[in-house]
Amino acid sequence: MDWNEALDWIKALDWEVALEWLNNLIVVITQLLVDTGIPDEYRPLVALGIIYLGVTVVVLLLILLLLKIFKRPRKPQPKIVDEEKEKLPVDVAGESPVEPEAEAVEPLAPAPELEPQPEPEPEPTLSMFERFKRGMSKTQSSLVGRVDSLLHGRTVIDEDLVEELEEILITADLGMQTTQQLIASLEQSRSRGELSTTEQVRQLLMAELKQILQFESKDLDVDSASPFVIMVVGVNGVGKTTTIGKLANQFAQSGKKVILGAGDTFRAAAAEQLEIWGERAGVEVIRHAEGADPGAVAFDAAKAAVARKADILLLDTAGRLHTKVNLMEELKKIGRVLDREIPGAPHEILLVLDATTGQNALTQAKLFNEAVALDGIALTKLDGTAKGGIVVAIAAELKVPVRYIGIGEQLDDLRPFDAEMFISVLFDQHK
Ligand SMILES: Nc1nc2c(ncn2[C@@H]2O[C@H](COP(=O)(O)OP(=O)(O)OP(=O)(O)O)[C@@H](O)[C@H]2O)c(=O)[nH]1
Ligand SMILES: [Mg+2]
Repeated sequence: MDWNEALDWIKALDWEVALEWLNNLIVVITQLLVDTGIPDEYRPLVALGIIYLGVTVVVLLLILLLLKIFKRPRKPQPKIVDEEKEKLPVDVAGESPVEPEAEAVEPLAPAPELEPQPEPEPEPTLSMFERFKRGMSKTQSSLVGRVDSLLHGRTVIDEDLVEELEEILITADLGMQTTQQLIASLEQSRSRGELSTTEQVRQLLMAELKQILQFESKDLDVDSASPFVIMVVGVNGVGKTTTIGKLANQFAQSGKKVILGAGDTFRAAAAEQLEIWGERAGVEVIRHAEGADPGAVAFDAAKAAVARKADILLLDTAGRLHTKVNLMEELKKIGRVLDREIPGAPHEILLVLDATTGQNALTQAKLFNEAVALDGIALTKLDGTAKGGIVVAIAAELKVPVRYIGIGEQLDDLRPFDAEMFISVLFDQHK
C-alpha cells in the first residue's frame, strides 16, 4: 500500500456510519461509567478522556503499521564472493582461463565484516650486504664464528689446532674433499713457517675459500638468446617453484617479458602454485591439467614464448614422478622438446638445491649433473641453516657455478651469488 491508496481508503469512508459508531461507543462507555458509579457531572469528561486515549493508541498503531509498510531496506546486501571463482579452471591448452557460467546467487546472509588488519610494521631498509649477512648468520657462526673461537687466545699454530680446524670445516659442510684441500694448504704454509699468528691462519683460509669459489665458468646471460629458456630442475621440496616465482619477478621488474611453463604436472596443485607466483610477478603461465605429459607443457610453453616474443621462458619441472619413468629421462625428453622448438634451448639448466640438506645437496648435484649437464645452481634456504659451507663444496667438487642463493621466502629473497660478498659476510660479521 502506498500513500495514494491510503488517502483513497480514507476518502471512501462513510462518515455518517462512523459518527453513529462513535455515538454508540460513547453510550457504551457512559453505561460502563454508570456501572462503575462515577458521578453524573464527570461522566462526559471521563468518556471523552477514554475515547481520546483509545484514538491515540489506534493512531499510534496506524503510524507503526504505515512505517512498517513503507520502510524498505535501503542498504545493499553484501555480495558473497565465491572463492572457487577466483581459481578459474584452465583449459587443457593452458591458453585461456574458462569463465564459469554466471549464476545469480541470492545472498543468504550478510558476509561477515572484515576485521581491519593492522598495518604491517615497515621493515627497516637493509642494504644488500645487511640482508645477505642476516641470511647467512647461521652459517657464519657455525663456520667462521667457530674458527674465530678456536683461534682466540692461541699463540702457537700447532698440529692440534690444525686438527680442530679440520673438524670445524667438515661439520660446516665444506665436504671432505674441500676440507682436505684447505688443510693441506694450511700445513704447507705452516711448514714453510708462514703461519705464526692466528690472523695469518684466518687470512689464509679466507684467500683459499675465495679462490675455490672464483673458478672460471660461463656467466648467465639472458640476453644471449631470445627467448632465453631456463629449465629449473631439482628434487621435490627444494624450492624450484618459489625460485621461479622470485626470478620471474626480478626479470619482469627489469623490463623483460617473461613466460612461465608449469612443467610439474605430477604434484597436486603445483600449477596453481606457479600461477599464484605468475600473478604476483604479473607474467603469463602456461599450464596443462594435472597428470598431463610434461613434454606437452614444454612444447606449448616454448610455442607461446616464441609467439608472444617473450625474452625469457622459465620452465618448472617435477621433483618426482608418478610413473616408473626415470626422472632424469623425463628431463632429457623435455630438453629435447625445447630444443626442437627453440634451437639451443634450454640455454640454462638451473638445479635448485636446498642448503639445509647439506652433503645430500652435493650428492643430488652430482646425479643431476651427470644426467643433464647443469649450467648453474640456485641454493635455497640458506637463511635457515648453518650448512652454508655447501656452497664451497659445490664449487670445489662440481665446478658448477652457484648463480643464486635463497635467503628467505619473500619475493626479493633470491640474490645473485657473489663470491666476494659471500666471503666478506662470512669473515667480517663476527668481528
Ligand atoms: N626460508 C626459506 N624458504 C624457502 C626458500 N626457498 C623456498 N622456500 C620454501 O620451501 C618450500 C618448498 O618450496 P617449493 O618452491 O614449493 O619447492 P619445489 O621444489 O617446487 O617443491 P615440489 O614442487 O614439491 O617439487 C616452500 O615453503 C618455500 O617457501 C628460501 O630461500 N628460504
Ligand atoms: Mg614445485
